[in-house]
Amino acid sequence: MSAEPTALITGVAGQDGIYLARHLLARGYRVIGVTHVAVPASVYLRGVELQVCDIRDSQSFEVLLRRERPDEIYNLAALSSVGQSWTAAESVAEINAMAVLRILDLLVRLERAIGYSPKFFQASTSEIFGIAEQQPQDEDTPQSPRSPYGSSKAFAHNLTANYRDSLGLFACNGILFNHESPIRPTHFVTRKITRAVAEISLGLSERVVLGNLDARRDWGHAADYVKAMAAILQHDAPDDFVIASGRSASIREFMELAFDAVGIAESARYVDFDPAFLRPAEIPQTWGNPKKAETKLGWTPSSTLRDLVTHMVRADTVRIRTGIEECLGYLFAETVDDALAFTSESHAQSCPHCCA
Ligand code: F7E
Repeated sequence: MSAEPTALITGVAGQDGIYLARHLLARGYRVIGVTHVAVPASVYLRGVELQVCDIRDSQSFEVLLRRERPDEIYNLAALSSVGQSWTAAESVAEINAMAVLRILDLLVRLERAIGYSPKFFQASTSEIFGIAEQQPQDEDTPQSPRSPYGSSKAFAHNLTANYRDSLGLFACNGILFNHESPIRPTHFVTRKITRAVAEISLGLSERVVLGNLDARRDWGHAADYVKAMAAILQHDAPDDFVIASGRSASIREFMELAFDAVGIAESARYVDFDPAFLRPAEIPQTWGNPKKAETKLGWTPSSTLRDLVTHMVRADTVRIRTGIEECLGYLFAETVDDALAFTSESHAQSCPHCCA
């Protein structure tokens, strides 16, 4: 029997699952990664023990927990697009809300039946706040979600806190503000922009078509945010924490930084507006206050917004130049300096990751 801690991550094939798995593997964890369907082999999931299980199926999830007995469970599985949640509201409620209820119930049952009580992390979100009067938002900001996604996450958030406070589970919410990376899917605005900017700079595209450029988001780097997730479960008492950068910027500012990263000054010339990308109910601004995480967890984000944008644009440029979509080298960078040293030239010549 090995003494290494075991973590189970649901939604492991998503952006956060990949970053968290790599973080925990580097810290000596055994990592079990759960996906709802079998996923193709991926360099990003090297070292992860993959299991197929739909978290809506609590019987299968129970079999998995009884067999593997993870010390920590990170629930990252979700339908995560706010925009798309309007056309898939029932699935969103089933996966993001009801499945969490079933997992929490299962944890109570297992604790009572066999004394097994893993720590539980729930990926909560700034979307639970909706249009908040309080700026910036913290752990006590009233919830007022504005989408099926936000509503489902608010349900899961409150239930996680209730099962902790009333039934004694070590269950925690990380209230995650927007966090991005080079492996963010392109239906999110940040990666849509960085991919398009890379294509425009290489002469492969002429324009990027976007919706509301005035919305403001508190953006951080996913590599930083998964470290906060792990730190939350290492804290001596279960609790909820806002994980945010502490600054808010508009989509337009993000876009200008992205064009700036490839030396294009007049970004407006390359941008078209399409109302199809507007939301039925927009949240004009999110802005988080990470003071509690800083004070109690010692967590601070390492990337500035410019670092993040530059990293994403560079990775997309390298992808297009090399034709290699998936490479560990795109993820980061343990440090910002590493991220910024990552260039298309070094990748094309001698990538220590995918070319090894
Ligand atoms: O939109 C505006 C759009 O889809 C950001 C998820 O991880 O973070 C994410 O949710 C903003 C919105 O992310 C386009 O109207 C303009 O104001 O990148 P997004 P999100 O909705 O903020 C939270 C914290 C989560 O929890 C979610 O899971 O950008 N916007 N033009 C656009 N958005 C998209 N997608 N596409 C556009 O063309």
